[in-house]
Amino acid sequence: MNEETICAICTAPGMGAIAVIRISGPEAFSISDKIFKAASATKSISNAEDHTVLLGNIHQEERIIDEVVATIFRNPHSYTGEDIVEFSCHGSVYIQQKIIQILIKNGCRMAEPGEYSRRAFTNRKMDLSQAEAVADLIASTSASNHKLAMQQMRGGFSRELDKLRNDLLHFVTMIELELDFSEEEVEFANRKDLNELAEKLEKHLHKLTDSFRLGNALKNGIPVAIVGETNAGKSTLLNKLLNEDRAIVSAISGTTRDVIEDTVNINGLTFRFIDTAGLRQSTQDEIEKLGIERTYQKIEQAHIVLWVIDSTMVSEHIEWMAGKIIPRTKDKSLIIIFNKSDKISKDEQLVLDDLFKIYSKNRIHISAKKGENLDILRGKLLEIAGLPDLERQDIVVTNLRHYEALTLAHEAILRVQQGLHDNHSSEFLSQDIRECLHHLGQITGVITSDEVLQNIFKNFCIGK
Ligand SMILES: Nc1nc2c(ncn2[C@@H]2O[C@H](COP(=O)(O)OP(=O)(O)OP(=O)(O)O)[C@@H](O)[C@H]2O)c(=O)[nH]1
Ligand SMILES: [Mg+2]
Repeated sequence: MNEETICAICTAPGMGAIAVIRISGPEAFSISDKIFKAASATKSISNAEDHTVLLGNIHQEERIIDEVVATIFRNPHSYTGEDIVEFSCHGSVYIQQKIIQILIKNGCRMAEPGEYSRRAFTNRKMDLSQAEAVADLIASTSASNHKLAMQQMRGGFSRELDKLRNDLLHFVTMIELELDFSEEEVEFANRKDLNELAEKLEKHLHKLTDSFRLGNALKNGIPVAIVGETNAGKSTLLNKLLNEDRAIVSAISGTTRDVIEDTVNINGLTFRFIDTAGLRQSTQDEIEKLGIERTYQKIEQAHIVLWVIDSTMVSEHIEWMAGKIIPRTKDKSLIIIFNKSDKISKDEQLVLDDLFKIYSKNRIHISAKKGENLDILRGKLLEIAGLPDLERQDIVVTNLRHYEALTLAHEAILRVQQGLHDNHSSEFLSQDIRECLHHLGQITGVITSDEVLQNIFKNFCIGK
């Protein structure tokens, strides 16, 4: 248990109808009673029942600062596992700061970012991955990352890791039993069973690390690169999708030099659209050349590539362009966008469609400038990005720290498999399994260092 009692404003900074000030720690009740007088003279916070509220005044000596509602949580039934009082006061900035001042005068300390959650972790109210999910939940901006954070906070991921750890512990116990009898060269653990177990664990870990590609995309926006020839209308399309004049548009070829990106929410999924420098064969301009290099990098990083083509300017050039784009999109989804459809006839559209069907089955005619058929494009993006993986309640890893630990755990289990294959001694095998356990333990916080904890919680909001 912590000795210090901490306080912080939990609601967003600035003025609001109501603000909440949270006090947590061993002195939470006694300090609160010094500054709070219940409306009913016989009542006090220290004597109040758990999970009840009291109406009263916060005062500084004789002066009343505000009329507030105090909510009382007795340990261990609180967010931090300690005694907590939450004052809901009027949301004036002056009142909020005054109450904090009085609390500090009476023995509280200002909470550090994430300190409540850190205490919740220390007091085993939640494990580390759940505490991290609280931060993700607060930061969630779309239905999909909200859903992932919620699932993680409720312990879905932790249960999955527990299962893995239990299997590993079973594995290592079997192996280590042999160590005790190393002189006698006995084999308690059937190698075939061990192989099966290792294979199962490897598959499981592989699936989890693999899910990070999706998880990361859902958290930061599914990367969609907008590429194509100069002047095709890429920046016009970006602006329309973002509903904002984000990129400069002009009739001059080579307007966009650098990468411009921003996110937008489409039906609960966040997409990160990346407008790039147009590709062209003959540029002498050094800056443009650098921009084009970046275009290639962005294609590599994207999950979906929009190849924008000026419908009025399709020439023999196309093959050169296809040679630049197609090989780079082998493991991604490619949508061909015939832009400026306002300038060509339906028949000409059909001809284009036929010409490009060898490159992709996804082809859409739009007019970025007039905003025509953008809904079809949005629908296509949703269809390709697809939420179904989430609906199946599969665990999706969204956190880079977890991904890194899982990758190391996965590497360790691959070594175990190799070791079993090469008939390594139990001692070597157990070392690798222990390492795997160690990395998994770091995710939920069974194994942590102070430095790791500090790094995690410093990015939290104050008051959480
Ligand atoms: N008629 C018509 N013109 C368009 C359409 N989309 C873009 N344009 C025009 O095409 C020109 C080039 O548009 P941009 O969006 O700057 O093209 P870009 O692909 O970003 O060009 P770079 O940045 O040079 O690679 C501008 O004059 C736009 O107004 C469209 O759908 N129809
Ligand atoms: Mg541009």
